[in-house]
Amino acid sequence: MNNLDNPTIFLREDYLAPNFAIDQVYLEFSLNPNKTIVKSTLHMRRLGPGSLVLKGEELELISIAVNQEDYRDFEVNSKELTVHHLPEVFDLEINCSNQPNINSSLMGLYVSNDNFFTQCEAEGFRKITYFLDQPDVLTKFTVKLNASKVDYPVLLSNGNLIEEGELNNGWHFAVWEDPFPKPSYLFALVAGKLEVLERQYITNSGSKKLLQIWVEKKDLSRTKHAMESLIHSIEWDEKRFGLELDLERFMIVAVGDFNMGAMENKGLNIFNTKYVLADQHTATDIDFANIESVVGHEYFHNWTGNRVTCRDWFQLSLKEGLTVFRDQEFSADLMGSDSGRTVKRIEDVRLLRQVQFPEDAGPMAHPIRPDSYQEINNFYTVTVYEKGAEVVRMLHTLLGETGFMKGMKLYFARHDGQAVTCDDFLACMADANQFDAKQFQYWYSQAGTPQVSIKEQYNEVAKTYTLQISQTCPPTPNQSVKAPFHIPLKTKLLVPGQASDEFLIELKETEQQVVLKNIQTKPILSINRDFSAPVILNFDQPENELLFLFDQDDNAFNRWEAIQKIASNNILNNIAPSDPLIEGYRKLMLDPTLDPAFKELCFTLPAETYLHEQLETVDPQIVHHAKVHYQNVLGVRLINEWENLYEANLIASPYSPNAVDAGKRALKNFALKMLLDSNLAKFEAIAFEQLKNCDNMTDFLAALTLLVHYESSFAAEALNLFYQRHQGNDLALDKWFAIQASKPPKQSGKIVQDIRKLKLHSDFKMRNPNRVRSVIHTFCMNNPAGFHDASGEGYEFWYDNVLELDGINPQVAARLARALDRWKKFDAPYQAIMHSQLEKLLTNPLSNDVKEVIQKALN
Ligand code: 0A1
Ligand code: ZN
Repeated sequence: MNNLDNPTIFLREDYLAPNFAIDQVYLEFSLNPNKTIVKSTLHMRRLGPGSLVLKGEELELISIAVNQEDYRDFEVNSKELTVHHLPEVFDLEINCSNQPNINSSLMGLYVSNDNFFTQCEAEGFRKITYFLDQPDVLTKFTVKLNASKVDYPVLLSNGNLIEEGELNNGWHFAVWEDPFPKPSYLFALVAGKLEVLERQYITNSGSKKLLQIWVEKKDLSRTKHAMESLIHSIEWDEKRFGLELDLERFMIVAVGDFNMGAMENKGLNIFNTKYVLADQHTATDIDFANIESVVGHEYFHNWTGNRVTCRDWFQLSLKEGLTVFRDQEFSADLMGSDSGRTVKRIEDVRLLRQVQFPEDAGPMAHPIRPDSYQEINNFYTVTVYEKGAEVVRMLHTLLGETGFMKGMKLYFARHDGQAVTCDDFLACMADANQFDAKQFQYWYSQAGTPQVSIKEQYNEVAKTYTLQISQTCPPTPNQSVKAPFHIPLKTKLLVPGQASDEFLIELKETEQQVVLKNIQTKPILSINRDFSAPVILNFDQPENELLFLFDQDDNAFNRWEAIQKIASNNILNNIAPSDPLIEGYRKLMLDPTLDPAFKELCFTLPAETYLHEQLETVDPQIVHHAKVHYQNVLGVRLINEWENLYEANLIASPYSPNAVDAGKRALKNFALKMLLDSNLAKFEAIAFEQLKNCDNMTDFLAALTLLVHYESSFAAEALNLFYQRHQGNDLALDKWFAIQASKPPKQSGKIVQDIRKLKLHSDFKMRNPNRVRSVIHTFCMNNPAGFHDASGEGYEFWYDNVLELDGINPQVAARLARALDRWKKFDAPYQAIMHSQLEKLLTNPLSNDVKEVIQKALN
């Protein structure tokens, strides 16, 4: 590894179709943690001239045969196996081995808690055996697993179990056959000591399916919610998209060491335990909701991702943007009410603005369909996923539900069983609806968040209302000039006491005028309702109009938007909340018709990362203290109401994670936070009582977080109580660590030393991504005031940990590396230290993953 080497850059325009097809593969594994032997027999067909270049990394090649004859006409290096002079049709047999025990990257075949797991997306299969490891090579897989029966009683792979039996020396085997051709990234195997929760499911068309969730024995009692989520997912996809489960058996397996959330391997989804295991004592309401949405996401991939897959990795958003859109709709539908739908929309938009907008404005900005990459693992981004989903959502808005579904129907009719591009998807949407997508395609090719500016003019004499709307998009890496986007803006003109209809403005020009006639009085503009387009809106709407929207808009999303806008303006300009604003909040608190979850979102102030985006350069300490101060004023001025709200939202019935109860708990715990914020000495005992007496993790964790973050005298005892109760439960301990890592500095000043101490705790494990994220990523990415300490010690901690992690798990290290990628956004003193840490990092040998992030940041 030498950082002066020119890195290989992969370009979308360089796509080449493969010169060989693999019609069938037979894989046989002899599973041994120290050395696993993989024998692979490929039935191959020539499609074009040239040698066969198979990818393979960290493998030891044992032998090659062509048509059962030993073959020597090949070359092998650390990345590729090149086989020369092959015939038109042939069987290629490759024997190789790998070492699961020392695989800490968690890509390919690895061991976690003595069981075997695989992760192949995007390029992990090449760590298992030599293969055409690219998504446009679809192959039918038959897999035989051989392993010790006592150590690995359960043997799973994709598809259907067709044979199992005993072998010599206490070994046994299982043969799995997947009837659907698939790319190698969807391959999976699992072997180990696991137990199962099973259900039967009968589809709409009457076929019987077996649903299984495999976990370690100690976790079996915590799988019910995941199973219910799976059943809801299957039902929803049948009902809303008309898509049925195509396999006889659908399995989910949970693993404690996993780089991401979960993986949609055909018929054998592998999940991070975080998104499977839940009960009321160990998981929060948010965990329950996340499990439902991730189970849905992976299940929905079966059609959008697996049946129709990506031609190449530049097309990642083809499956991810569409599948996130589907899981968002699933969760929204399951909320069961219009206001629940709005709550879900607000949560999704908050994530987009807090994480994707900064990405789109930084050195890693890329279109949802990138044009180039150094390391594909770095492109599993909020842009590809969440902005990708927004782009699909805009199509849905422009075409309507019926038109959108026509497009989906055509997509499966044309492309089932194929590996295709984003253009193919857009063409289906266009062709099914006679929609001209020429301009819309810029959403796929251009990076950056468009800025839409609005000027309004009301002519009292002519009774016309004129909107002057313009759009720009800032330059992003390799894209200095942008073509105008096709932007759908849901709009309504509100006039007190009058009814009016919502309409859609399709902004296509750089400058566009919309003239509305017969408008009797100056209306109040409600635009980009439901956040119909992922843009930054520049519109100076006076506070009294925003307060009117907050109070009266029939689009609940825009009610929330109005109050957020007021709060942002005030915090950024250090303005105390006005009396009318306080009255607005009070009215919201007392309104019995409003959903508690919605109220809680209205009170929650904009995230610091989102506030940063609105400044030219940032002093993170100033922003932090401005927000803290503003929140405190809201606490103090409404103290009686917070007390009442806390009491009014106590729940007497037994715990259920349903959306209504979860909303009540969220509001109650927000009220508790405001109480502690305004008078710790008076209210900390209430929090401690809640913690001791509650029957669920949501209330426990909320109280504990407050006691720790506000430095209550009960904090140490409360932390200890949690630890004693949950010792040995990794997911719960992750929360225990994260609370401490996210503690903002208060009287205690710097907290970097505390975080360094956390790393010395006997339960800290640098090889477990969840634990690492709960301490290191949480501190560096979720604790702005603690991390951006003026001393620069936070940045030093970052440096040490990126380097240490990179030697273990480059993917996890590269995520952390991104904590400094917006260094140019900060005020000079911060900038200088960040810059020197970035430069220092680059003097070390680094993985491709981390190198790409650092080099782009410094560019
Ligand atoms: N396709 C998965 C995400 C995923 C990507 C890469 C992984 O490897 C470390 C794992 C999972 C999804 O969208 O859920
Ligand atoms: Zn996905």
